[in-house]
Amino acid sequence: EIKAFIFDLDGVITDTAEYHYKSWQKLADEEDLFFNREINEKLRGVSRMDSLDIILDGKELPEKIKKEWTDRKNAYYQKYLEEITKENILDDMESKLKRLKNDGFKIAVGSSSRNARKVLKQLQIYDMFDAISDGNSVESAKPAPDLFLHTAKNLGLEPEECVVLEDAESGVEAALAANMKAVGVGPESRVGKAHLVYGNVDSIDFDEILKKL
Ligand code: G16
Ligand code: MG
Repeated sequence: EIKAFIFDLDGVITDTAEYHYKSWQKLADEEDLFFNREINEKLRGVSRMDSLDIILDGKELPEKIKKEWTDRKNAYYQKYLEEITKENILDDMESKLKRLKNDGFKIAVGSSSRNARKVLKQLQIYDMFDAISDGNSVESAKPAPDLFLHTAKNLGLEPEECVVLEDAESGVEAALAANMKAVGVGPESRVGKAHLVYGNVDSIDFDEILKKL
């Protein structure tokens, strides 16, 4: 029986991908790294340090420099976050969240981002959630199941009682590894491993999810 919905943040509740892109691009320009939108696509749902490793594409660097570069990228990103308002909530996600709560379901956030709480506060929906797990909550990032298991534990629920909504391949894999039901948002090529797939956030149908999963 489904008792909770765990929402990924970037790509499901809001679109911070563009800010991540601009921030990585600025760092890449400064450090003469090869970067473009195609590479940025690979960073969807991937933790900050893992993202740098993808950009470096096998190139080795001292940890100290990698830390300095990811800190700098994050400082750029946090500047952009100040611009975020309620307007940045995707489609009618807020009313969908409210409906789920009214229907007695628990709702939670499971995001790879260490900035997730800040983003939720800017969106003015921070207080709606029964649990929030973010990039600071666990050691092993998605596709490891740890983040979503952490969320279920905080909700006091079994993994089988939770549905995860994810826009990233790594996130769908994490949900499946956690033994949860996975709903993918995006193209089949990216989230096709999920139990149910919607092309975009707007077309997510919770009645159908409850019926089919
Ligand atoms: C988000 C983004 C990723 C980003 C990650 C870490 O994941 O999709 O591109 O690299 O968070 O973000 P930060 O640098 O703020 O810790 P999610 O899980 O919310 O889709
Ligand atoms: Mg995401």
